[in-house]
Amino acid sequence: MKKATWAEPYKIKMVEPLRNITRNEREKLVKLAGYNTFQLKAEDVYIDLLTDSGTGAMSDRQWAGLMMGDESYSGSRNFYRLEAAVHEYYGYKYVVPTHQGRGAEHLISRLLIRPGMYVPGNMYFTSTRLHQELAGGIFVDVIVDEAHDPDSGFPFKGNVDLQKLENLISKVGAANIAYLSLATTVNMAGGQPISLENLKQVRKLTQQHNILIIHDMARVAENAYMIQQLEPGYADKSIAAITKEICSLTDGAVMSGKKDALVNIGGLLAINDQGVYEEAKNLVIVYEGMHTYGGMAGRDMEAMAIGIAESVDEDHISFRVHQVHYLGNLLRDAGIPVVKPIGTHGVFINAAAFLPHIPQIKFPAQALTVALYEAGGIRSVERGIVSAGRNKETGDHHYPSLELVRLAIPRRVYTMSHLDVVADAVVDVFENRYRVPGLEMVFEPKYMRFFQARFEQVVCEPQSILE
Ligand code: PLI
Repeated sequence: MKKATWAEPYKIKMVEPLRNITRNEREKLVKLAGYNTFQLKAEDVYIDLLTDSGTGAMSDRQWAGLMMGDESYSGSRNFYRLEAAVHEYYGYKYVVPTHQGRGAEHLISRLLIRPGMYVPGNMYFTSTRLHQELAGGIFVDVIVDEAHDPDSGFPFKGNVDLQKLENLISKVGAANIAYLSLATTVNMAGGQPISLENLKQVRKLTQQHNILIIHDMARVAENAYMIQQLEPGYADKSIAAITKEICSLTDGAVMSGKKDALVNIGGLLAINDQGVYEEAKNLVIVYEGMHTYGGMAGRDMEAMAIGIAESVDEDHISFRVHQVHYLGNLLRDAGIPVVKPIGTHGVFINAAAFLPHIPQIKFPAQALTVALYEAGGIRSVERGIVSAGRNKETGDHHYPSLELVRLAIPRRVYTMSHLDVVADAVVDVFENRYRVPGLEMVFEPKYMRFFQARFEQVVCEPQSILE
């Protein structure tokens, strides 16, 4: 498709200046940050592709909504607006707001998992698996094999492998499965969608065994868009209708409002079972706040209700995904090894192929995030061995098959020119890739280490040969 047919479906009303410092300054700053892009100051970053979470630009309507905040302690008008948006766009019966997605993950894990229970899922997500493990659960990956292959062009890499799920059910028994944790789209696989055909089969199988499906719906509208584009029979269905159909095949959801729903903070737990709802409604008071605000200000609930409606707008979502694919295609055409197909919320670079001289234990993806920052002031995130953490039983690292760097695109924030600059920086690093050193971890926090770990650089062959 020609670029001219899909320009931004909005115009810019306010701007935020960017600052670009010198490479020399960046080299010093990233060293001070322990070679961890999470530890950089945002003002020292030129183009920030660390995450698409909470980094989007709100619309004029959302900003107007902030002024309609009802900050009553209990029963805020904005809670009922948020609840109504969930009913209208997602169809779940009961809603409990939380401060962000992991607040909802915490609640559902405590409510549904008993120690020793299994939690199958279409690949892990960092905070999701951690909450499942903290509740005593054992996560089991049941995603299709294609998801673990960065070069497979399979369009629905988020699909559940029914055979893997069936094997788990017969091995441990359905009664020992807390629920199926099902993400739309799958972040750690590269932002990959699940098909409705697969979801319907998964629904059938789980219903036969009375297993609940808890939907991680942070990016459900992006998944719906890919179904509309690629799945036979859905080309004429609206994003809103497909989104609601996905939700109707699940029993409840955890949602970070910071992605699809276009807010800077917020989340929710949604559930159809009244008994689970009553418990969640009580538990939320302990960890988040009253069940009519759950850690959110009234104004934030209003902005999220509006953002949910905007997230299923056809022009919005089509541009969103086209923009991500624009960057992905630039990189692919320049010969950069990127995960195929290009995802919906970011472009994922295959760091193992990009930096073949750095073994996984020397953190190639982390090393690449450092090199991209040094070269162009581009902030990205490691999605490989550092993010995967350690095996709870053995204490050894998890060694994920995917060693990736994610260039996540915030919603409605950057223009295509910014993405051209990003592509140039990536190509620059690629041309000098053998000079990129590996890393050693010198400080490792206990939980979600990727946020706060510190590293030192170590020479990896053939860098030493070049010098
Ligand atoms: O960051 P939270 O707590 O609002 O949401 C947690 C969360 C849950 N599920 C999925 C699929 C996520 O992507 C997610 C958060 N993602 C972040 C922060 C990211 O950078 O991708």
